[in-house]
Amino acid sequence: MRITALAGGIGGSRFLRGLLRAVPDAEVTVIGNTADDITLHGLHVSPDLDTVMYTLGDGVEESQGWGRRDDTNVVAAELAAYGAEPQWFTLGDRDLATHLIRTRMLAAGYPLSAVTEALCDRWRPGVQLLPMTDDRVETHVVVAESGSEAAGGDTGGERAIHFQEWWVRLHAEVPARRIVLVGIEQATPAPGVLDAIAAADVIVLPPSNPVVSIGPILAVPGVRDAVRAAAAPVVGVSPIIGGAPVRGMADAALTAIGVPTSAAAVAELFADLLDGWLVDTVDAAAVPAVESVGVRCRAVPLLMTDVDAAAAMARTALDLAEEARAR
Ligand code: FO1
Repeated sequence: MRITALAGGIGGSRFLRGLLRAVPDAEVTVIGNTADDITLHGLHVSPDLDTVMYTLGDGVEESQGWGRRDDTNVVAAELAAYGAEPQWFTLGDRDLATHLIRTRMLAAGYPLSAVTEALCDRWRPGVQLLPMTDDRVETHVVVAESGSEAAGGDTGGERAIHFQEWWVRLHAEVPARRIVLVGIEQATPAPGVLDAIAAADVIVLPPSNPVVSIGPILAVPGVRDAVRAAAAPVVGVSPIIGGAPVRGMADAALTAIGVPTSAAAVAELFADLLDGWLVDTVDAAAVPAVESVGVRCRAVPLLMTDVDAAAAMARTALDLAEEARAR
């Protein structure tokens, strides 16, 4: 069975780990979000690709869900001693090697897809990991110019900051007025992306952030159309449980695009693509609303407390895909 997943971040990576446990013989391709990539200290950092690679390659720091297990921050402390900015984003010592290799290969002219393949040669994640595009796309968040709202009204002043600054430095506590994908119109899907969508037996949307992880992948010109046109059933897993994200800032990101933070509203966001949608048991009352937009829906436990729980979710998602196919 060929499974293609559109994923990014911690939720997506943990779901994929469960998927590989559930169907070890499946040929899985992961199309990863690259719009939260950032250049720091001259290095190209790809947090979503690395989170998938480390999680599936058994190298992730489980306690935080990203970065290298048992990493140290000697270099980060030295950079801080020089006053080097930014200090709100920490690159661990072991993790730095990944960014050094990536940056060096990109500078030598290799596309990000080739670099990712080379990095995965070491980590053997058990999936084919493809960046959504080889082109540079960055998620920027438009926020009010500091003080303009506090100064007795909206003066209209605003500025765009990198998604990582909004999330890591500002903890998504500053309201996002808009989310902009800089460079998306010029981006083209990376080699293999459209083929993996067209050739899939099942397409999966894991419980990744719908706005800043799955959103950018679908926004690469041609990708959403390819998913819509694919013969394979498309099934997704809600990242929202009981009106809140399990982790991360999906609620703040959904608010920025005017979508309520609910399992049903996220399904509606993808309703043109989805054949099936899993919601948590606490959201069982949302099932009729999801089915009313033409998407089969089932309520099952969605908390990925361990790999077995994630595998059970993945199995249910694949069952739902089978039901949709048989229809
Ligand atoms: N998240 C943080 O909250 N603080 C950090 O200093 C940080 C460093 C970091 C380094 C490499 C990496 O791959 C991820 C890192 N993250 C950090 C996580 C990252 O910001 C987010 O998990 C994702 O980008 C959101 O999907």
